[in-house]
Amino acid sequence: MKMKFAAIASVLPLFLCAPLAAQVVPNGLENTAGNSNIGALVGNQRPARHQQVYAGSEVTPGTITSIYFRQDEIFGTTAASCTLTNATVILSSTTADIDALSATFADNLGADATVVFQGDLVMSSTDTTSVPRPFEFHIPFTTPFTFDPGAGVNLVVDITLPDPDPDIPCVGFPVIDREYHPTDGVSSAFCFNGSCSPTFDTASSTETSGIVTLFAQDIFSDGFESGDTTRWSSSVP
Ligand SMILES: [Ca+2]
Ligand SMILES: [Ca+2]
Repeated sequence: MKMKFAAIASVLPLFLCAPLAAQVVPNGLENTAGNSNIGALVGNQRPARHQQVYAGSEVTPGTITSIYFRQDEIFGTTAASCTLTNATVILSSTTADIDALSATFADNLGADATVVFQGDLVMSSTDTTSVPRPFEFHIPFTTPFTFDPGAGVNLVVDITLPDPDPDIPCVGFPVIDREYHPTDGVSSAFCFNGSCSPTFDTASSTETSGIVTLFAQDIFSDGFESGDTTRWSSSVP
């Protein structure tokens, strides 16, 4: 990736690049807390699998290098740190519509499904007072994912936590900020605790709620996306 940046910069010396841009989905919740929360996933209800779909229209095309969640502004009252062992995080494009995820997880993944992280995931948060809380729960990718949606294509983030809790007990009690809105750009499908099948292939619940998520992306501030010298995107912030 760095080599691509260097190559493009040498060809276009007048264009400055911003190797990191950030975008919050659902859009508009950058500085506003979501109206809901979820105590599972990072907390104490593993094993779990959680898929969330994000409207392609709300995710700027580009290369996503990590994602962040934040503590809930009401229930996230303790500094927290959890080690989620043997986690697998997949990103994929999907033709599934918002609020129409299949309960069969595999049906929601596209041909470009990519394992972006695999291993022990440490999720930590220290701020217990800001509203909304800062995006501190960090999922760094070992393999970036390039999202370049066409019409009707959305993005899925798929997190599988196969080990029961507490494999390593959490410090504190993390609660993640989430938004419940029937017409926004996110929804989710998940199983928690005893509701996951042994193969983690079927959701026990699908609902319109979704975790408020920050996507960190490699994007050029002039509109050129990482690794793409042909596209000019006027929507890049
Ligand atoms: Ca909230
Ligand atoms: Ca929704």
